[in-house]
Amino acid sequence: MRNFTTVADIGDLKKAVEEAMAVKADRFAYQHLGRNKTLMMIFFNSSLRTRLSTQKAAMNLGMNTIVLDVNQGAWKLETERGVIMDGDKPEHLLEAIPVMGCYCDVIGVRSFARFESKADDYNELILNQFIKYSGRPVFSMEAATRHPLQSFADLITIEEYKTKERPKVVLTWAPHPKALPQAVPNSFAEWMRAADVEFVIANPEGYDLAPEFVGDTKVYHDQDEALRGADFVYAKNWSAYADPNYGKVLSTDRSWTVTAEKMALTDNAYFMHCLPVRRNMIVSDDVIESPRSLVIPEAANREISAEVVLKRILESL
Ligand code: AN0
Ligand code: CP
Repeated sequence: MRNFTTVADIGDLKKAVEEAMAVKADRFAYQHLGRNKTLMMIFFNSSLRTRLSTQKAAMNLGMNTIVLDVNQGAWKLETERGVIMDGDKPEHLLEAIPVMGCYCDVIGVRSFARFESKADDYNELILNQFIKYSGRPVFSMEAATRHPLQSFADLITIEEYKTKERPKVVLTWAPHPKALPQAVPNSFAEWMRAADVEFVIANPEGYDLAPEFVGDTKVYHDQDEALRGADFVYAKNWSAYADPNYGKVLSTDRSWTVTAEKMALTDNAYFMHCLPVRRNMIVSDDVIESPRSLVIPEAANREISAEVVLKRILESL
């Protein structure tokens, strides 16, 4: 595997989960792969889990890591070609990317949707420039439209906790005060559709995700109806996708908050969220603190998903 940006890059999901379990059972078994190899992690946006878990995964594999927060100490980067650079940005991404590539063997990039242009976001303008110009394998640490390391960790977690052959997994929108990207729900949908689960989505009117991510998944605009019989409830906020409201907050309706009453509609479901989460907006304190909450095991599996991805990239060098 050279680049990792979507579910398609990982191939057979059953094999990927088996490999994840093997890595989890002996996470230092592949140290030879990363010897004298350097991972560079580039952050255009904040992170707690991705930064720490990916760095830990690289260390497990014997790699060296360099982390750059583009917005803290680096030159401000122009991203658009053809502009006369007489403003506040002293460097262009088109020089910065190949320079970064000189100092490492593998590059991870976090670059969220900017909501300035839907076309730029959905064409993954920044991530694709890294793939094109860095000369290195590139993996997504959450780009404009997907967060595959998160979805892979979510799948591993579901496989670990499921008690039915084909569990019902509900992705539900929940309220949040600020506009958030669609990357996490898009990606989760993409992975769940490729996995062997019964997958449905619940969101208010106006919040349907992009058709290429929804596919033929059943979408409910009534959250209670979607939650009935659920084995896993995956909550996430996202901003509107459809024009003319792309990137906008249309509702902060707290009747969509995942509470104990909502969880009572399910088949004693587990609660999942990628974190960071705003309590009592997305989920009530009692649900996230309950024994059915998987938010910490999910975060722990980020180390595993990152290690499988890095291992496969290193094997292909
Ligand atoms: C980001 C998002 O919703 O995409 C990152 C989640 C992993 N969340 C926030 O910005 C709060
Ligand atoms: N879930 C996740 O990616 O968290 P961070 O934004 O803290 O990396």
